Amino acid sequence: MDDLRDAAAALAEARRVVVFTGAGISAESGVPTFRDALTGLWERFDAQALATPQAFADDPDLVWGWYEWRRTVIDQVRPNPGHVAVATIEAHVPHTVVVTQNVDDLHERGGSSAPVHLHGSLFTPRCAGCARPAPAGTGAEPEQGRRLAPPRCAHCAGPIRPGVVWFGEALPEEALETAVQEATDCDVLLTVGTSGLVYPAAEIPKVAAMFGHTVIQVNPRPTPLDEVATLNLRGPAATLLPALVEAAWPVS
Ligand code: BJW
Ligand code: ZN
Repeated sequence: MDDLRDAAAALAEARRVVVFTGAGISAESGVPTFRDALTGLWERFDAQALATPQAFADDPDLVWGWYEWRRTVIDQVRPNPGHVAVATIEAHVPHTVVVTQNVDDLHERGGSSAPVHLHGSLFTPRCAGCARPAPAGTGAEPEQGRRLAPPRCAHCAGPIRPGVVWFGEALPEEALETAVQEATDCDVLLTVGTSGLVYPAAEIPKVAAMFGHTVIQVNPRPTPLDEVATLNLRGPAATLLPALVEAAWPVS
């Protein structure tokens, strides 16, 4: 595949790399993508409607139950060869920054040193009232499709909320600034497994393209980012990322 060879050559020459990831990189670990997240007993809900401050205010038990259930799913799965390939890129190109929209911890468990989480994490709950961090996983055991009352803050008795960024909320300032800066200064930006529909995160590959850097996209399906990508590699991340790494730095 010529595009794979060209992508590998660009990666092998790069001094600064940004790996920008979305839910697709975790799909082959068994984590449903955001737009597929409401399977089984959750399927009558709308993910985009649940991931809002208004949904949590209206029905905290429903929203907390959904997030706690998703956290237990993540705890039961493992990083896949795509996550490991990302860590291998970091080993070959020391100035690699992983910028993820994912709220799971599979990059960390796959060996990435300090992924930048643009949309927060399922593992950093905090008080919805006073914003103090709260311990993760100390509430009742969640079950699929079940409401679960959020624990109460030890300081102000406010409800504990997931440490994620909902629609209408600002992204963590430092994470967004780092992502924009790294996309501005990189040689190659590799965008993996994102629909490119959610802003401002979807601007990150566009920033790299605007500055004339090589943008490589890995996704089995077309996305709005196709037009800014220099090279579009169509296929699943757990197969294509290891193939890309092997082509860039062959193990003889
Ligand atoms: C595979 C694969 C395999 C499958 N291998 N690939 C500009 C224009 C229009 C709208 C806006 C705008 N700016 C802001 C907005 C509004 C809004 C927005 O973007 N709305 C759009 C829906 C139109 N944005 C916001 O509200 C943001 N906040 C904001 O702008 O605040 C302004 C503000 C400033 C100052 C003060 C106050 C406010 C916040 C956005 C937060 C998004 N959060 C979520 C939820 C996190 C918690 C949770 O998980 O529940 O983040 S939404 C959801 O989407 C989640 C994801 O990180 C994010 C992106 O999804 P992702 O990762 O792309 O997943 P999918 O499922 O969409 O796609 C998966 C892809 O994988 C597909 O392409 C598959 O083909 C592929 N795939 N298998 C590789 N094996
Ligand atoms: Zn509190």
